[in-house]
Amino acid sequence: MTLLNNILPEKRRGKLKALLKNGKTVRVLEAHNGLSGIIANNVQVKGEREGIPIMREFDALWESSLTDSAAKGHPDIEVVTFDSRLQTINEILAVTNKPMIVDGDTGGDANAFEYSVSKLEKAGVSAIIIEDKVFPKRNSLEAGIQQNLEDPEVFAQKICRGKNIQETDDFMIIARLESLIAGKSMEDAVNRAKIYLKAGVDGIMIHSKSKSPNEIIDFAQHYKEITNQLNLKKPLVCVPTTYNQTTESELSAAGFQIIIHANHLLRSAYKAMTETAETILRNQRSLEVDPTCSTVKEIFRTVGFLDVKEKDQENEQSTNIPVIIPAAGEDPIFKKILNGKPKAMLEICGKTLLGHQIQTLNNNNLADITVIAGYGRDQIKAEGITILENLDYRNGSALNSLFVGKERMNNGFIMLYSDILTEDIIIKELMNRRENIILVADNSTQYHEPQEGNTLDFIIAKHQNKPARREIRFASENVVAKIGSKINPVTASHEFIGLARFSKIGAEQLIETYNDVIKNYQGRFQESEDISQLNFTDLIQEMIDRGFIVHYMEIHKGWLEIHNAEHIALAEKSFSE
Ligand code: SPV
Ligand code: MG
Repeated sequence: MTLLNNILPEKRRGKLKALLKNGKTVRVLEAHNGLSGIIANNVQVKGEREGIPIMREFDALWESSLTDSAAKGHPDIEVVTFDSRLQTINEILAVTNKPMIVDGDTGGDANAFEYSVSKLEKAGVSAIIIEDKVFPKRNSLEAGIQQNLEDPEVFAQKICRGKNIQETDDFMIIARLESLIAGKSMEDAVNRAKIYLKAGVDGIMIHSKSKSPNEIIDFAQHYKEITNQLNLKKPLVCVPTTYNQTTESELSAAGFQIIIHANHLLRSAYKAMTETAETILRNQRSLEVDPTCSTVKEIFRTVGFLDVKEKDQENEQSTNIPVIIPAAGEDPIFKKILNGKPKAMLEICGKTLLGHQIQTLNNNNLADITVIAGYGRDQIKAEGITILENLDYRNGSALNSLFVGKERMNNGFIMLYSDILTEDIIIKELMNRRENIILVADNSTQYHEPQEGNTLDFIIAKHQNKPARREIRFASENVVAKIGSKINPVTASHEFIGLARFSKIGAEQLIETYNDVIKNYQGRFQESEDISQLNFTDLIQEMIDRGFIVHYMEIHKGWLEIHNAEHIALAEKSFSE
């Protein structure tokens, strides 16, 4: 089921009347189940007339007794009950948003008809067409069938009863004349039309199984005269199944305002299905039917499965992304204050640095948090996190610690340095990004200068912005050209803040590059003196050099790196504010 055509009954019901009021010739196509309903509702053809683009589509749906019955394997003799028809009607209504005209057969007796009107109107149907035959009717198209017409006064009474039951002005009851089908005269049809119009019907359908349109065009002429005499403006309906050489414009010119293509989706499906079944039997495999079958994907798209997939993926991407915080190293600056504890346990405003980070992540529905511990491992105390240990934390960099959490990276992850605090909004925006590798980068590099013992990771953007008075900058253009701490700050455009997001693909690329570098290289590598000291930024630079695209998400402040007492004071000031 697709939710794309979602509409409330009260919004849909009046659409048919509105189209007619606008003088539109209403083009209607048959539907017999949800899928054919989606096709009839959504199909469009586009073209051009005298250089002007045109688009054509159906205006309304016909819920046919012939095709609803046939779809259930039954003949069209009112043997499929109203409740069963209503189920099909609701199935189609659930996935479409265009007005629906229901084929009401004879409508049953006047009591049954009242119930049908009430139920259809509630469901959001715009019109019911009932035919002036005696229950149980026989389909009109087959020759040699006895067609019993109802007494016109009895039928008119049924129309009155229905009109009195409907609650809104939106719903229409249309009378279908079967005189020509039953071999009666034009005069009989005209006479019946007059009676039904006087009874308050909202429109007339003239049916014919002639191969020529002459008799219905003749009727249309009479209809004009009757409605003029009665001073009424009520639509005339036709079903050009047998006289199908006649075009919609010709029928419209003759005075028809509703044209119903009454059974074509079912008939074409039947033919294609039969051919497919025979072809598989002949070939004893299904390869040969591929050209005449739609792809499975096309069906998935039509019924909304691809939308579900996309929503699932979005959901997956925005929730439950693992966060890895490498926090193994010993901090030389806060050594005294920390007294054997790791830096993550540094207290700021009564809460640890890690506690603040967890809070920000949780505020963004990120609850799968892994901390890579090393120095002071036993002192790490925080609720609801996973702790992994980097036993070799003394030798190596934060990157080695990050890769202790390799198993957690597979479906994408966020990396957060253990000594940065960010505003919630930064994480929120990061979650909305769809690039495979995205580094959060501050453009206020002018405010930060490298300090004693504190190296900054600089970025040079690939597309340097030349500030112009008017410009559009697309986030997709925010690509990193260079990253590293040895970049001259003057040439840097941004500072990497220690927060990055990798999609599943991005994580695969990161792991692949890391594995290759560790396996195949020795000694100096990128900015590091030795491969054992490989930094996160070295690995990213290596990925860029190998042709992977690394994006940055530009921010302007909104974060803090805790590197010295001054930073703690700043953080405390921010929190107290
Ligand atoms: C239908 O589609 O069920 C109709 C039209 O009533 S016809 O089959 O031509 O009678
Ligand atoms: Mg019918």
